[in-house]
Amino acid sequence: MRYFTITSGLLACATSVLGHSTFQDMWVDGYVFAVSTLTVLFINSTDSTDDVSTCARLPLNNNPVTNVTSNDLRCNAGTTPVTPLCTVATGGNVTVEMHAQPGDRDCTKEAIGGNHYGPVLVYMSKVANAASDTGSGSWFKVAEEGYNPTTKIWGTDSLNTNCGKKSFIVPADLAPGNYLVRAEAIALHVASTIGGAQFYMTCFQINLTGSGTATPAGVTFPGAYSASDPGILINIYDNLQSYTIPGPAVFTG
Ligand SMILES: *[C@@H]1O[C@H](CO)[C@@H](O)[C@H](O)[C@H]1NC(C)=O
Ligand SMILES: *[C@@H]1O[C@H](CO)[C@@H](O)[C@H](O)[C@H]1NC(C)=O
Ligand SMILES: *[C@@H]1O[C@H](CO)[C@@H](O)[C@H](O)[C@H]1NC(C)=O
Ligand SMILES: *[C@@H]1O[C@H](CO)[C@@H](O)[C@H](O)[C@H]1NC(C)=O
Ligand SMILES: [Cu+2]
Repeated sequence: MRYFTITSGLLACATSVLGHSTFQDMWVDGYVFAVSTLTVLFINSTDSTDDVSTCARLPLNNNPVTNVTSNDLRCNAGTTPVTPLCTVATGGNVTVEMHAQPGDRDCTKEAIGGNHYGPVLVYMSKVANAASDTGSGSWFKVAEEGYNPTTKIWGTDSLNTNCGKKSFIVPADLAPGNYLVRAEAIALHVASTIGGAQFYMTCFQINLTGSGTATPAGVTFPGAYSASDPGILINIYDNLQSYTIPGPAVFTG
């Protein structure tokens, strides 16, 4: 494991609002492909000379988007494309990782704390060029974890248990090419009024390799969510017996 510290002076800019968080890192089959604003992290246990790659469009800060009709819902507020793509093979095991502060991957701290309970979702969008696309196209869902009324475990609880990590298998039959991967956590602690739900998302730019042909239908952002969806306008403290995860069904291939 190697850390490349760009500058620690920027730490002063890190917001300290309790519970706010950012998906910062992406692992592919157990290897980190990088990134945070402060520290470029590189882990490949079998090759310590590999290039550092930064394919995350890191949000400007860890504040949530709260307006479901805003274009910010695509890839977070104020983000712009970055140059690198992460190479991912169809059928690969991709992990996205959330933490509260930029570059702070300390597993003793909650990935998303402050009672920010809610679902965790991952979408993909096939694009012509992941290093320039705005995310205005069609998104299909590849993973989700909502709420289990028996265990009372939310998707965000699982993030906290797993040091911020959420893994999913890229459907093996997807057509190769450039994609955006949109990792999202939705915090519902104050979601009992319209506009209360907090959406935390990061887009990663990938180049998918493989020989599949599937191009699943999808949804758009904004458009996929309504402020009054049952999984968005909700009092989670009301002895929940079920939970409806926002967005479309997961495409499993
Ligand atoms: C994907 O990788 C994670 C992290 O290494 C692991 O915990 C998980 O079991 C893997 N999933 C599958 C389906 O192999
Ligand atoms: C990690 O290094 C090994 C050995 O060089 C290489 O085969 C593998 O492709 C690398 N993994 C990634 C994700 O770059
Ligand atoms: C939400 O975003 C839409 C589209 O940009 C905008 O028209 C609307 O004023 C925003 N609502 C709030 C409360 O900011
Ligand atoms: C994506 O991967 C394919 C297959 O390896 C390669 O031919 C292509 O040049 C890559 N595209 C980009 C933009 O990296
Ligand atoms: Cu919050």
